[in-house]
Amino acid sequence: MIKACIFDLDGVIVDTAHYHFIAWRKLANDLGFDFGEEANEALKGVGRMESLDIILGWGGVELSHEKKVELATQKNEWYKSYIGDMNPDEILEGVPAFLDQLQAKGIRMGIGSSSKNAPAVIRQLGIADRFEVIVDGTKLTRSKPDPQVFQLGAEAMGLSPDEIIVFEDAASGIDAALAGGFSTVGIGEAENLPKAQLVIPNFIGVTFEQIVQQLPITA
Ligand code: B16
Ligand code: MG
Repeated sequence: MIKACIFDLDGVIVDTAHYHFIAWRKLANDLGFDFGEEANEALKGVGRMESLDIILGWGGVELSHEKKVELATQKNEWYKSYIGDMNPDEILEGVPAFLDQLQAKGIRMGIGSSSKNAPAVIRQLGIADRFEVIVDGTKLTRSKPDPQVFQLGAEAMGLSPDEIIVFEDAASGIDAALAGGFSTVGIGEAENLPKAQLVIPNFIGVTFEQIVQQLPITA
């Protein structure tokens, strides 16, 4: 029986995924190469330093650890400047109504994000009090697709993975949730999330019952 939902943040609750993309792309352009939205799919849900390593691989660029830390810090400064003006209007359409439904049904709610900026983003959106547990990138030693982020969330709630649905926009996040034994719902396009047990384009008009009915959950 499902007792809780854990939401990824970037790309599920708010479209910060786009801000990550334009900051990383600016960095690549400064290094003399480019990449597009399609390649960017591989960066979703992946931690900051791991993302940088993937991007440098695309450009065939090899750098010292010190230089990589400098570049990752620069990207984060750009990212923070993009998200600095965010407000509650940027919460993705359908999300507040879905959270209201869960609250009314007594389904518990948490956040499982790879982002070290997650607490700041959640505060800025004014939704910190909606989630009983927030696991962010500062608490992780292993990046998605490792299940650690969701396992820490489940532990904090005192629940087992088979009692929790994870909502994710990233293939790495779906892999993480499946590896941990959670039910998985992908947010976005099915072709980008082939392993998700169910994919929905967004939360507009979605009911919790519809989700549960379409997942292979034993009651
Ligand atoms: P930061 P999520 C992830 O957040 C993003 O999808 C990914 O693009 C980013 O590199 C990662 O957080 C780390 O973010 O640099 O802010 O610590 O999707 O897991 O909520
Ligand atoms: Mg995400």
